[in-house]
Amino acid sequence: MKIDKQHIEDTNQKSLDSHRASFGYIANRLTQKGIEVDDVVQKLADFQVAIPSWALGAGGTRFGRFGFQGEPRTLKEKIDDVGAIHALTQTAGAISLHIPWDLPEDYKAIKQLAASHSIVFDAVNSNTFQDPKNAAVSYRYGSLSHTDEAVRQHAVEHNKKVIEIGNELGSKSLTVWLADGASFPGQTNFQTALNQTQKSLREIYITLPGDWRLFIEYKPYEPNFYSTVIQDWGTSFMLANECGEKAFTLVDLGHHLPNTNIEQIVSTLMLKGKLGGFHFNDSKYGDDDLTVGSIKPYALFLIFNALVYGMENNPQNPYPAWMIDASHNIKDPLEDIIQSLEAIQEAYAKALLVDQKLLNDAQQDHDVAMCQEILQEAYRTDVRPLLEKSRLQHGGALHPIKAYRSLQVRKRLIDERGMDSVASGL
Ligand code: LRH
Ligand code: MN
Repeated sequence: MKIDKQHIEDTNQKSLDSHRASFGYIANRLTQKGIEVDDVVQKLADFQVAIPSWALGAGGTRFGRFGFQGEPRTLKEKIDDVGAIHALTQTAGAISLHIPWDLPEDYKAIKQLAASHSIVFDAVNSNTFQDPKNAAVSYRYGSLSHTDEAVRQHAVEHNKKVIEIGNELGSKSLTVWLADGASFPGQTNFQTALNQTQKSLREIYITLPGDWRLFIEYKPYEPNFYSTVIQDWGTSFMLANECGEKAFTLVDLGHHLPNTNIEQIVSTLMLKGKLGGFHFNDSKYGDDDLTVGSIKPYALFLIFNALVYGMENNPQNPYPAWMIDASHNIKDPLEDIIQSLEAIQEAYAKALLVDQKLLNDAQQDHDVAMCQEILQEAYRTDVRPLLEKSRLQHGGALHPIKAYRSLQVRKRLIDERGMDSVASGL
């Protein structure tokens, strides 16, 4: 299903006047403050987020899964759904595949389809946390860290295969997240597990094509509930340094213990040139994979403030990879992702409004109250007209959720795919 640009334009008609009024107002205010509004709008347009192929259907928890009608059953239908999101938001120009959940059959057809939606392939994700069908080995007790050489080798070979698949599609990075760990004290030897993991990652790293990057994703717990081998940013950072200059740390916002200062982690990684990218989501307790900005929007703003500072002052850190990693239990997956994209763009736009010079002066003067005033002046600015402008300039919808509903996208997907189609993935 393809959303026609003309249909989007038609849905924008009734909101154009109010958009022009609110954009005129904010553009005028920002220009008076010496802010280059066109520059901010262009940066928003250039900010493309990769959509996880595994989050286009209903996720579910161990307590059950409530399916959504019209879910994508194939990689082709998943790319079509990302195409629909991108048509409306103009900020979802990439898809991140998970192997083997999204093993391409016809590479040529898949690449042509993605190109027809102006979508590229971002990081590919390996999966050594589930046992492949009729596999000779099991990952029950780990993969790259496993005590058994045969299991480690099997996992290394899988990652090499995923790189080949990604390379065929034009992807330029591999994300490795390991469930490896223990659920009980004494179950594993921490040092042996870490050494094995380091050795295995190195074996994968040396097979990376020249212009590829390796993203090492950390997580404190789940599915293991006592220890995880790659449990925190420090462990990922250490492993990335040991691998080499093409290895980086991937920050999944949900992979932090409560009240962790994530913006400080982001700052530190950028200073050290080791921030590879993000899995954006939000959470109240654990790895809840909720809609971005739905629980802690100010924390997201502070993370983007650190990112904007880093992108201006840390040339040693390459341009990070922006990806969403979410799981949907009660919302329409496509609406959920559209809301996440809006929250990401909003946090980025607000961070671009922070007067970094003024902030630096206030920090030097230890004018603590003024530091907060400068940050919150930006945070309290309604930047939505800037997001609308960026979308409008590229043929997107002024109000993507309203357009998604008035164009009856979900109904059309159900008509096409039926009520009981189920997506592969989480
Ligand atoms: C682990 C994770 C990882 C993916 C998986 C789908 O919690 O965040 O990024 O492989 O979710
Ligand atoms: Mn993740």
